[in-house]
Amino acid sequence: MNFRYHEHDLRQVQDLRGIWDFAFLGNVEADDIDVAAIRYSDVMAVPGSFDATPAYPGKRGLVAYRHKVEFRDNTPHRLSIDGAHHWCRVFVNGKALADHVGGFTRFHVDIPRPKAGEADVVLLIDNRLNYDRVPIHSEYFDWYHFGGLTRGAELHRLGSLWIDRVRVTTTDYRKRKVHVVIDWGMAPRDAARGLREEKAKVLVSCAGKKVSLARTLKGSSGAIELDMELAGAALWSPDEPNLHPMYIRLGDDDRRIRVGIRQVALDDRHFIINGKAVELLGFCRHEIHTEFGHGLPDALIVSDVQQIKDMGCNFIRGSHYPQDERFLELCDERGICVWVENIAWQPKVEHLTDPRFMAASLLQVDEMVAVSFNHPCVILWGVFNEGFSNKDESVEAYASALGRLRELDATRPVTYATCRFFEDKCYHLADVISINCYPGWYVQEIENLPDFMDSILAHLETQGQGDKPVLISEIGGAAVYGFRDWNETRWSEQYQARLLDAAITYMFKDRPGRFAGISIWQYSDIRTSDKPPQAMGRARSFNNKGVMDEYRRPKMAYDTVKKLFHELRSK
Ligand code: ADA
Repeated sequence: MNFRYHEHDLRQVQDLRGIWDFAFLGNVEADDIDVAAIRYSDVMAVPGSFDATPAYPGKRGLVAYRHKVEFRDNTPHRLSIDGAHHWCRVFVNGKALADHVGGFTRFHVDIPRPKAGEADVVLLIDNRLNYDRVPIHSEYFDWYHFGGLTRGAELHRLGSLWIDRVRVTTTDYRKRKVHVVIDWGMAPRDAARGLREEKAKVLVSCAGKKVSLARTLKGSSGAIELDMELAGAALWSPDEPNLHPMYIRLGDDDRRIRVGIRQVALDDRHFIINGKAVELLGFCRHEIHTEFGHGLPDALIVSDVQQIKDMGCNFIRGSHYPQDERFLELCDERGICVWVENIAWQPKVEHLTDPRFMAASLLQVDEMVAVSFNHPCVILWGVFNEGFSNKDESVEAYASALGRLRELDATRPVTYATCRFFEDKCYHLADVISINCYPGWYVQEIENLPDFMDSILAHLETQGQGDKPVLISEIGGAAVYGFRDWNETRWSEQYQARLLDAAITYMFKDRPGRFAGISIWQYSDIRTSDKPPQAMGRARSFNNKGVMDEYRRPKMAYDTVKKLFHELRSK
């Protein structure tokens, strides 16, 4: 990842972003492809989505990306791929090494004994929506599934002993105590001599404090754990997002991360960050742009963050998949709290009870936690947007995915967004109740919004859920950019502005302290499926509920929300 700081001083890393050789292979299967015979007649930018480019708009099929890399020696190397949509097979020098299912998350392919020198990396990537191959991406979802190598890629020389992953959690913010877990990996010396044993020096330094120890490491992987007290270090909060570089060294390998000292807790109404209640004000954000698909350039990520700040937001729900780590980095720095969720859109009972769907979903949960774990901005995990959580048969899937999140990270609350709030059967599994509702748009009129939302709150009480914080995880209505209308009808900019004004006013002025937060649907317009029935409610084949259009041009609602959020934040 191209972090905002040097991730490694010692480890050699080749950044593979840039322009790759490219071939559109079309309606063929990866198993039938002779990789050596592929003719690369084109080039493609990485990060990027090939099917958002003028040459391949909306095209689906198998494609090949090729790039030269350099293996520095024959010690283990690791290819790290930040997002390949939606299925990927990785080849090094013509040899297939691994397949991966699902976009939006980083995955690794290890090359234990490469031949030193130049090599070809080829990625066969398939963006066709085939449930059997990739059960977690489907045509009926309400966004366009762009394909390609959308976030970046790197080749790491691991050497013989390496840091696999570092996990840092705040265990006591008052005392500035953090717990550090260093997962390590080690190459076997040679098979004949069995388990390798190695004495290694460990060094961790952060905020002027240093821990050094020696450990005997045995086998091929393990974890080293330690605690540090970073006395005097400034805390992280949305208003003062202080970060502290932490440098970790293990043998000849190293890693740098940034630590934000903060603990997230809940009371019966709010998120509490380091003992202080924080009202969450923001949007649901898709990582989509008409010109770039899911492969957003740095410039766009930066300008998105500028607009999020400009509107006075302190919260983003990453809908409906893990957000790019470049975005999380900036949210850490700018004090924007983030809800991170796995890819899903209204999964049905037939999906939630299908072991293939669940395996792909849980793999994604694991990968999203791995990427997001150290980001202080991430304050909430979510799963299965608008799944059929109103069915008895779905409860097990929710229990398993939320349980997996708790296993992987006991320090953050978990939730899921429900649109089946009057019949939901999974509330008991969540720490935070998250409601997607559309009064004034799909149901009733703007005037009825308070009554409608009060009835949801009353229902939660009857379900024994009255003591949990409630987030309105989606609310809003569509406006076609530029459509201003005397009648202020639905689809006009005026109507959208009035609807959001009513929602925010009701939630935070008329019912002060009752809601934990809001993530308005949605940040910007997005391309979506052009297939009926979805397309029939989606003018231009876009979901037009953004307060900006797909080029991030503000609609009237932008200023409405901005004014209200700034007022609320300055209370
Ligand atoms: C749902 C869903 C969103 C979007 C929205 C809408 O709540 O979670 O992805 O489809 O509805 O615009 O209707």
